[in-house]
Amino acid sequence: MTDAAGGPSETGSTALASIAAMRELKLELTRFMMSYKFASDEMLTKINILKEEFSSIHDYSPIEHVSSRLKSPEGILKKAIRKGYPLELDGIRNNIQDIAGIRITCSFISDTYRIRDLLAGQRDVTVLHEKDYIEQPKANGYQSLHLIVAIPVFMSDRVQPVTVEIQIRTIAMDFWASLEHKIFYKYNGAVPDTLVEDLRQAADAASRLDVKMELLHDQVVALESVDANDADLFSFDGLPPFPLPKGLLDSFVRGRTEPE
Ligand code: 0O2
Repeated sequence: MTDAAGGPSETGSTALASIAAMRELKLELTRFMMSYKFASDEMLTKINILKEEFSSIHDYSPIEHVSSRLKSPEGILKKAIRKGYPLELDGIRNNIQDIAGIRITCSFISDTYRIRDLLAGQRDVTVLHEKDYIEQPKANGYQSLHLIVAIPVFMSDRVQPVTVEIQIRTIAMDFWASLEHKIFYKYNGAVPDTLVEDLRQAADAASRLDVKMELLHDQVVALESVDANDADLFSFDGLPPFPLPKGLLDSFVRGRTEPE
């Protein structure tokens, strides 16, 4: 589209401007989504470090399973419309805090709080909000510990604090929540009363199971610590990749205790 002099016509200029605006928006959206992916990756690295450290040094890891998801742009938009948030990126960033979500499954209730403390205690992690549905389950029986954290994401031209929702729960709570989620969607939210009641009873049973399993675990740990007194203190079974011969450990101990 050119004018008589061969330059872009008025309609052509408008079209070019709108293509440029679309490109700019696409770039902004990509940056926006990327920031959440990076924040999620950073948190996952922290969680995996804890998981590996626990598995290597202690007898078991409090983290059984970790999963993550990013809300799709469509899901973000739907939520913003549903909640009446302003439909621009800053408004969405400030209001929707679960665009990046991580779910951590633990064996025992005490582990959920332990993981919360270990993550919240890290210098670059700021806990913005916490909902303790373990202490105060929802009316339907849902239990989980929810944290909204902010973590700085270092990009080429800026450092951006980005929020991540972290759900921490036991295996039993997770089992219940996935089934309840399926039922809720199957009935499109209108779950029959009998099923609602069955779910509440199942949540109680899951909760009792969690308490019982933790008590059993505590007893096993107590027995193990008695056995450990008789064990070879120099066997580090959790660190297979490099050898730690007893002679080497002896030298370390001598180096620590002998006066210089
Ligand atoms: P998705 O796809 O799992 O993320 P919000 O709606 O997030 O602004 P709300 O409702 O106060 O505010 O958040 P809350 O209570 O912290 O719950 C957020 C998430 O927890 C939900 O995300 C679910 O994942 C989970 N959740 C909360 N309540 C229930 C429940 O009763 N049953 C099950 N199965 N999960 C629950 P989304 O956004 O629903 O979806």
